[in-house]
Amino acid sequence: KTWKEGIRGVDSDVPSITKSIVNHVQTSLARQAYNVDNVGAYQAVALSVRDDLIANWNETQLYTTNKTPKRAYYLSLEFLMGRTLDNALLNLGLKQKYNEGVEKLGFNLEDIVDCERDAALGNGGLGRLAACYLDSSATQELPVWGYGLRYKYGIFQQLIAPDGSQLEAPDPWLNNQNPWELPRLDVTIEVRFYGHAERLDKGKAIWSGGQEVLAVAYDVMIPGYHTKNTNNLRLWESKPKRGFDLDSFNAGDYDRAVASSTSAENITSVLYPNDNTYIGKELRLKQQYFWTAASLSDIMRRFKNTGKNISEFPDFVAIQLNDTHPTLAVPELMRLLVDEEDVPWDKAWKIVTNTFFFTNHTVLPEALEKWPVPLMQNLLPRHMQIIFDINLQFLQSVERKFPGDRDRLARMSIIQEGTPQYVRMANLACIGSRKVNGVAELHSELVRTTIMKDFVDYYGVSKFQNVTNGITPRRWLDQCNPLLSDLITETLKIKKEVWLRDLYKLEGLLKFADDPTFQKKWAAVKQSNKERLAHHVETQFGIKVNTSAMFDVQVKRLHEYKRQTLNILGVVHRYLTLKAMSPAERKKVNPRVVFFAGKAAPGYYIAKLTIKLIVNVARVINEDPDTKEYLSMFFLPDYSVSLAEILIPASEVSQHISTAGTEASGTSNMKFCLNGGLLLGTVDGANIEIAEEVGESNVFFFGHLTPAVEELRYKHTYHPVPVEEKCPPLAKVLNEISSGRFGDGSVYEPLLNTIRQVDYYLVTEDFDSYIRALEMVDTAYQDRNGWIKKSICTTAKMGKFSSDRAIMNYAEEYWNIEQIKVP
Ligand code: DL6
Repeated sequence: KTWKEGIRGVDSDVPSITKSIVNHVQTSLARQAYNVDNVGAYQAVALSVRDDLIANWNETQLYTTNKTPKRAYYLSLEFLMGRTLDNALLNLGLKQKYNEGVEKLGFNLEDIVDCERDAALGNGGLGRLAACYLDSSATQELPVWGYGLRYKYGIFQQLIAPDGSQLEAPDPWLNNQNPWELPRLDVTIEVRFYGHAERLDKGKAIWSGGQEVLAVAYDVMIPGYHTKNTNNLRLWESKPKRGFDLDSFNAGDYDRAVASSTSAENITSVLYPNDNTYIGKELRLKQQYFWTAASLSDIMRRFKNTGKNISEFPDFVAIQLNDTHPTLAVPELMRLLVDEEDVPWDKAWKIVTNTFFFTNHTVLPEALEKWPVPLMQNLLPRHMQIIFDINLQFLQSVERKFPGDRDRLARMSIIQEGTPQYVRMANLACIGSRKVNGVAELHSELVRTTIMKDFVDYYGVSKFQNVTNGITPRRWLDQCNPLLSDLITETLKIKKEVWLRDLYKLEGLLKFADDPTFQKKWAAVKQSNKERLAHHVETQFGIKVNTSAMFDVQVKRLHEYKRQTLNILGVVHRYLTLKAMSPAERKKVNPRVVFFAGKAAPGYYIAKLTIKLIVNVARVINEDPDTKEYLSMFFLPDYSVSLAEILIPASEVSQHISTAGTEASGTSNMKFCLNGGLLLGTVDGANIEIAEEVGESNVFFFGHLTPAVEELRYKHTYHPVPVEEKCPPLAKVLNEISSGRFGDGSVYEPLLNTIRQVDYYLVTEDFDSYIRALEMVDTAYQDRNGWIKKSICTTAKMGKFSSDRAIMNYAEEYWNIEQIKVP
């Protein structure tokens, strides 16, 4: 009883909250309570909330350990978490009380929340998806842990230079301490690199020598929404096994003395800032092995603590490989089983192939990972042996099924022949997993019919399925759009806790779609969110935004396949059209503000040039007295989860305009639609399923379809037609840019030539229909009530896209794990 009284959380009242905040100011922060700024207040509030999280987290871990259920582990090199405080308060149901508490102490909770730095340990969709899945796993009370890396530097900060170029600065996000992680110095694992592997009999080997480094665990608590269940995200930090080299130090060679400890620490220094592109650097392979080895060792230790027989491993452990990045887990588990647990090879392989599940997130060739055999052989000699052995057995089996089909063997082999040979990670992940899935219906079909076609022939189609991505409605509606969330609750007349856990309940809004009073309230919420964004832009960048214009948003990583170029060329086209109009004609035009945001990989020249073009076009059109009332454009620097939380609720239309068949799913499309923004997009990724749900009349589709793309590319390569002939309006736009209307045109030639020449992403082919789609958006927007109705109907039909649905699909159809409610 005495212990229970000490635990807060169950009946946290405002006085105990203020008391705990003040306590943390005095003791944890060692500061005077009467002299605290917002940052200090943030730290103290975070520590106070953390106390609640720790209590729940401890109970969850203890309860789950005692129950020994089957657990699932989500291995992801990226977790793009964003801020934690607001989310934790909402999930714990403590927001109102903390609001009151901090107000009593003379602070404002919103200002405090704004002091938190984003945890930006991811590049884009793949990392944010992982974060949504953690939220949903905890909310659905599933025994799921995430495993990742604790990068010292997250995704770089993006700055825009005076000439419009992207500049990159490091993101030392841990500088101000991170209250949301618990260092577990007691959980330390040794990881080996290099050295040599000596084969013994029965497929076993001894791996010794080389470099040994330590993986130290940091645990991040993941609270479920309105449940005590609090899951764990374990992030590994690399540390040298021994301090520094004393002999070198004593001999005065200080560089050498610290060389090996620096090399160990470097492993988790920085997140590679590439999205949808493969990076062939040794350090990246080191990161992948370091993380998979530490995670598997930890998983194995937890499994062995249950006292079960090793053959039961897949009955208690499911491991999801988030893309091919953790594929080394396949040979690593083989190594643990065969070399360390003495399991015979065939039995070990059965365990492995019943444990792993593999999600593919892209069919873009440039993103498919393949590592040079000599590099892997040097870094991981034992794993290379294991991979060759797996490959030999696999190819023998393919040969039995398709005798004499040498081309097929070459395509399916884990090893790509050549000088050097390469290890194809997607083939290894597929061969080592029980199931493979894509992330939207179209993408999963493309996986089955293109990159995995031979594997479908071999295994049968049932191994290759689909789980359409999802997003958490807690962060992407309740947290980022509290006004809309309240309006929905008031209208549906059900508790927020209910519809936020069962998003299909939003369908109840449909019957109000024509109700003028409701429409008015709906429009007022959107207007207020537009003003919040305008205020943010004005305070951050000193620019005024016209909030009576339509807000049109495209925010995502800069990539040719995502076609920000199409958007910017469309804006220039609109500008030229406006310029050619008389003032009277212009008055009839629907004013539009176009927002862009997104980072380009530092080495991606064309993507960086696209940013420069956007910035410089914006400068010209925003200053043009003839048109600025009708068209303005902003590139908001340093796109992040927090910026998305302001942009998305304010959007009226958002653009998802990838070349058909290139965007695996997209998840921001779901976020915009959930917040009542209409979708302007191509027939690609999850856009298709969104349209199926909300109805095609509520989306603006354009462009060629996936089956046409290959043929068009062929024509572009072998029978090119000049853009002047193919699409005169586009040619005019390109020429205006070349001729220097937006600053020195020669700077943009490399970008413009990608369109004039090969046009791999088919901007020329889709430009006309894109412009027509923009016109359709204008027409629809002019019918105000009609537009609001579309917006309501869109939100109402977004139930399918909750990450709760997606995670339950993985839990039931893939991992075979059950919900556990901590009492
Ligand atoms: O599945 C999450 C996300 C999808 O929504 C995007 O469409 C897709 O581009 C992205 N894929 C990657 C692939 N990166 N690697 N490797 O980020 O995944």
